Amino acid sequence: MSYENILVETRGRVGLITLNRPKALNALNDTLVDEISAALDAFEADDGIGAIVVTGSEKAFAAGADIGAMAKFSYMDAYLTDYITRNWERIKTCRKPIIAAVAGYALGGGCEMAMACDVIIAADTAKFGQPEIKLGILPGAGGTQRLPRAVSKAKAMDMCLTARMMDATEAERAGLVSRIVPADKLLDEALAAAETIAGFSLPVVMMIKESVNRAYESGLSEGLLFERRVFHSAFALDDQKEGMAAFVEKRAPQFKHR
Ligand code: CO8
Repeated sequence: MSYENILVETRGRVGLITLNRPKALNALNDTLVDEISAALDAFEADDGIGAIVVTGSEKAFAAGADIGAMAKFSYMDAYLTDYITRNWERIKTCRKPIIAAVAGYALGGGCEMAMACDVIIAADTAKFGQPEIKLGILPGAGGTQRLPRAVSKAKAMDMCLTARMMDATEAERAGLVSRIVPADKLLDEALAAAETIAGFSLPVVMMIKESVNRAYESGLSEGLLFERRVFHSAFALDDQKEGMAAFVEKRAPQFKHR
């Protein structure tokens, strides 16, 4: 399949999606988000892929939704088109883990897209922000919901209400970002992390993603019960037998379901 606004490739067992609207700092439009959704469908169906990396350019992961396209929207335009968000949940529903590799600006919808992924690895140049308030709007693709869960209410309020940007160091300290790497190593580090994940048992990887996400959606007791039941079900897997046998026999495991 050919894409207009993204580049899609495979590196080993990792699917790589690169946002590719460089002239607009990867501003998100419907085509781009629909294409990400289609690429995720293809990677999810591909047995050769165990994890996915989404990245942008050196200057911008994505500078938000396309402001020019939205500038003249009426309420009905926004409501009926569900602009950029009609396929947004596909990032969340993808069962294989997605790493956002972020360099430069991740603003508005760009920050929201990074947060919809499972892991954020940031270049030391990364800048995160929800500057929608400066445009007379508010975050509309998860910023007011995922940011407080990631960085606390106080910091999320600060970010959304003042429109200031957070650099990579502050983002890591606050818990938004899982690691910071030098900008020239960003893609290598993200691909290496994804390749590590893709080397493990795929059903276990999926169970972990599902269980951690359950922590967002449920209370503690329900989440713990969900985890316990999924944990028990892991003992039905050949890969559990192999993983534990390999440990006992002091050798590397050869997982069957990858
Ligand atoms: N949309 C469209 N074009 C953009 C965007 C954008 N979000 N961001 C940058 N561009 C374009 C610029 O217009 C410019 O184009 P041109 O060269 O044709 O003039 C080009 O990219 C380069 O940008 P700058 O010249 O501005 O580059 P600078 O290095 O001077 O500044 C910034 C970089 C600080 C990132 C600046 O471009 C900026 O502030 N961009 C806007 C950031 C922003 O406000 N983002 C939030 C957008 S709203 C949003 O994301 C809502 C999400 C809700 C989704 C739900 C929808 C229903």
